[in-house]
Amino acid sequence: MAPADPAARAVELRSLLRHHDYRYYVLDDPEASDAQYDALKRELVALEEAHPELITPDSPTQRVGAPPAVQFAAVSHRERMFSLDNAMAAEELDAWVARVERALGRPAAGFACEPKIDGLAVSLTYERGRLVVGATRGDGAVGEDITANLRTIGAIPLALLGDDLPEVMEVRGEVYMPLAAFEELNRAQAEAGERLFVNPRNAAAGAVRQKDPAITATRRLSIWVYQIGFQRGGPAFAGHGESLAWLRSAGFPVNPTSRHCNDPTAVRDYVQRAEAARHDFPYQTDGVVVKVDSLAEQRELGFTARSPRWAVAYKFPPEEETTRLLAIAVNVGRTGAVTPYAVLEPVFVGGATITNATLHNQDEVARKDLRVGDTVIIRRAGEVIPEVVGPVPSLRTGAEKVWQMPEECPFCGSPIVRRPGEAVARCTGGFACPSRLREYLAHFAGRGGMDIEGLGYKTIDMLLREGLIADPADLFSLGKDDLISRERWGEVSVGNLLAAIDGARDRPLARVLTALGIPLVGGTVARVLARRFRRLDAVLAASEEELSAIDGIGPEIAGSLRAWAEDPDNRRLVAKLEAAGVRLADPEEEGVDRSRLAGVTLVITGTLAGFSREQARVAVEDRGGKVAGSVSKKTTAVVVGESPGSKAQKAQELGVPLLDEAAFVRLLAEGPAALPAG
Ligand code: 9MJ
Repeated sequence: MAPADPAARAVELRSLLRHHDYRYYVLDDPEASDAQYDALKRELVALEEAHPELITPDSPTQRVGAPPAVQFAAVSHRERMFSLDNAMAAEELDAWVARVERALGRPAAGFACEPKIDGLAVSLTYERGRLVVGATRGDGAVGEDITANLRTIGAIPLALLGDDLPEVMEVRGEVYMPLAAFEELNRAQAEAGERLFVNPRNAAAGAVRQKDPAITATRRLSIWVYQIGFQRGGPAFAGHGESLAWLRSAGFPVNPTSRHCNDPTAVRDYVQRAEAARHDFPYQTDGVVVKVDSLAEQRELGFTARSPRWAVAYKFPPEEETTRLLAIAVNVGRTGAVTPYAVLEPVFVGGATITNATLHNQDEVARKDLRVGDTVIIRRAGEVIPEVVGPVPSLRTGAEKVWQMPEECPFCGSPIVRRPGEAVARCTGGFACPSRLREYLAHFAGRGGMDIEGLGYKTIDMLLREGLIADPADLFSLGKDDLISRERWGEVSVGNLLAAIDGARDRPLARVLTALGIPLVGGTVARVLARRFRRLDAVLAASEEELSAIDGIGPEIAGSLRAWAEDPDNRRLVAKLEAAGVRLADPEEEGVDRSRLAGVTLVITGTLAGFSREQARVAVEDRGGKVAGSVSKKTTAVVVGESPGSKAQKAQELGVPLLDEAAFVRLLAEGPAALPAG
């Protein structure tokens, strides 16, 4: 239903979304579910589509949308962005504390300690609470304008919270890629045969310097803010910790493990605890930044030519060990991709014992010249990503063996093939491969897909072990008797699982499309496809040209969809899902006559108040009509909204009737009888 006062509702929605962003990104304590948040966002998108005049640059809907940059403009920092001196060992940290004390002529009143984030330093300038410029550090004096990219990072507020907002404030922080996002990105890079990122820092730096903000938006970056640079107006601060508390209240993510330390003993204690806990963080830290807390003392201490005297970066010791590469084995993933991994003599590095490490793909093994039996260097770049840096060739005995991709899948015996031009080798066993099926099921039933609660790896393994399913569609024919006698499965758990599976029969089409695991078709692309086609059979029948013409679908995605749709295994799966009663389509509008607009071809120009372009197209197509991109003699009528383009004029020249929005609505309701006579 349209709100009585769209402008007021837009303001309200933005304020609600900002509040939920604050709960999520700053407090790490969300109040709304993802679905509730999405519903608010969708309502705002629809409202802004209907009333484009209400869009503001700081609206949460306006994060992506800037066209790709050709070159980044230069930005002069109002205050130099200094880098920090390093302390490579505990003694160097003590020496820094002593220098501070000597320079002040007394011990510092207190210190602020923060985890050192290994990301990319950025500067964010806010004018009267609105983000106006985001820039890289560059050489400290001049950086690059990456505003459009930084706006796509959800954790960076576009508008600040609170009343006493400064006229101008420049804040600094570290943009980083969470470890989970980094691993996912490299997995996708490996599968696509693209170059792998060496560490989360490089991945974040690459994402932030993308020419196309739409790519940055897909990279799941975040930020910790840790310093105020230039400030005019707003609150005055006596200490660094105080300024961080204010930044947090204004909506910036400030690292919650930052602490005030009264004296050097407390600093050493913080450093020790941070080092012990470094792998418990979901992002990469490479040390601790210690700052003199009092801003008056900071001014007294001042700067050297390179860096502030009031701060130091203590670096954790590197975490590398050597061990033996016992074997190279392979996994088969949900798309059939065969991924080699290192089987290692267990080695303790970075706080954990490592026995395996992914080698990503065949080319990576060759590029690193890894041979079975080699002594290899293992680096733990973060919590969960042990990496094989490379061999130590000087320790070779000559007995090491060059590895080759197996010709047959170790799980199902089917041939492994690598198509020309692809980096990935694949098992050709389809669902007959137990490894592939297991991974496919986990994805199919997972949160982004059919979201079948209780169907994790443990249950999947049981179903496979007992021979109860041979493909994902078999899930839907499981009965109580199949499960009830199994170990640890009683009335209640069986009832819950079967109810969850039954509930998955009418998931929205976007979820079904995601669940099918079509390469390159993730949640966003799936939503675009669902909105456009409404039915799975229509998606799978669309030609490459038709698909590539859709906003947000490039030729690669179109090609991947076509290839998937033509694979007989996939066709069988879709047919079987349909037979099992899975809906495979979004519900039709109530009471719509599917042939009401049969034979009618419309062209739409200008902005409609009650429909987005996509909604208008869907409304016409649901009724059996067509929407074309250009006017010809075959056009039935041209629908004219606000600020129409040249198509309205072309229609008049050709004698094609024009419809305003009210007439369009009548046409949808009544069919061609509502068209003007003639
Ligand atoms: C990082 N990288 O985490 C600073 N930093 O302060 C923290 N960097 C910094 N502070 C002044 N937490 C210059 C750089």
